[in-house]
Amino acid sequence: MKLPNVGISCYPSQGGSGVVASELGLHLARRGCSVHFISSSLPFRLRGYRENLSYHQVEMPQYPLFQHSPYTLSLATTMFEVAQRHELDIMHVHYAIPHTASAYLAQRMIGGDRLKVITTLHGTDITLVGQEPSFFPITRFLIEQSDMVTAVSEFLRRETLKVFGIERHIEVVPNFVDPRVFQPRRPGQPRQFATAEEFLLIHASNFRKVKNIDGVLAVFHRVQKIIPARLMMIGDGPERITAEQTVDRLGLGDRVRFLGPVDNLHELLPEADVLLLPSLHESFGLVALEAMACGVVPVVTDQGGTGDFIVEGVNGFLRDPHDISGMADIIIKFCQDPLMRQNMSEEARREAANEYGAACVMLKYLALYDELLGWT
Ligand code: GMT
Repeated sequence: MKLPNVGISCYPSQGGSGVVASELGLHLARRGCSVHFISSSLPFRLRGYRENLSYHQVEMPQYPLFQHSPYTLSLATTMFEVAQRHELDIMHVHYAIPHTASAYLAQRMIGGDRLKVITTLHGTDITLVGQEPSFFPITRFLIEQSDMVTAVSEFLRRETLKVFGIERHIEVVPNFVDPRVFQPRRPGQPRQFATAEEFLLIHASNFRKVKNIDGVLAVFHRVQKIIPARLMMIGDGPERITAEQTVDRLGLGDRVRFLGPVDNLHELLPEADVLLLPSLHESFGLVALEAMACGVVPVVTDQGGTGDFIVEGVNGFLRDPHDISGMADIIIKFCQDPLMRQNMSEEARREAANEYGAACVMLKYLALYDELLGWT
């Protein structure tokens, strides 16, 4: 079987698109593809040397005339050089702005149709950034120019076509999780962050406005008045300081812990009873899927693509992100009902492992690569 040489570009910081890109690259490399990551720093889930996988850091020259270093151009140049040297067949970029622009330039620099460009849309590249007036026309242009476009949910596919008024084909390839890495806690395994009598809620994100951090704290504030509970806040971002101040103001300091960014999420998630993600919208909500693979039931926004994999009352709960009392009530009810907890936890694990396992979704990407390269 012929395997493509693939370049991957993504944001290296903690965030769903970087996770998907990194895990995709790791799986492709394991299957024998030659994989080349091109980004400003090492994506956080790629640590250490792996066979078939290399990382190319984008150099950003400083020059007194530049107010800001032109990253898009430096990335395009690195993509071009890596593609030439390593005979890349595909440049697979995650998050349209600016990665697709750089890939488009690299493709033109190479000439002909030797290098194919795939753009995977993740969400805020369409729902927020792409709709900024200054980015709107270029985002539409780049989506139209990509040889192939994928979106992580049906919601995002529809939203992209609607917002940009375009008709091109967009393939839905969902987020995925490795069920061998994200596993439920073993029976009797002790927890670090809560006692056996307490319920543990986890929120993990990049603490941006869209994550509705106020909502997370408001829900927890209500929950802990009724049941013994703790909240673990994982990640970092612009809303963290305000969130810490809110925790102090509400007198929740001894119940809420801010861990900052972690690289062992798979060890922390299994400790939880509930994953709380009341985002204003979420094109997929990868962390909810990772929680489900650990048998942790998600209470998640109903805005966006979360309904693709969360079935209300079966493997999770979908709520309006502004419905604070609704989220608190369902968490309390769920925690107080051991049978419901057990059934839903098993359903969550089953759905994540059986329908969204990495191996299975990887085959979809490989099939798309073959289609794009005419290797089918
Ligand atoms: O969740 C974030 O804010 C990070 C962002 C990203 O681009 O890194 O996540 C987006 O992509 C993830 C992976 O495809 C999705 O699971 C998230 O739902 C999506 N975030 C939003 O739509 C807000």
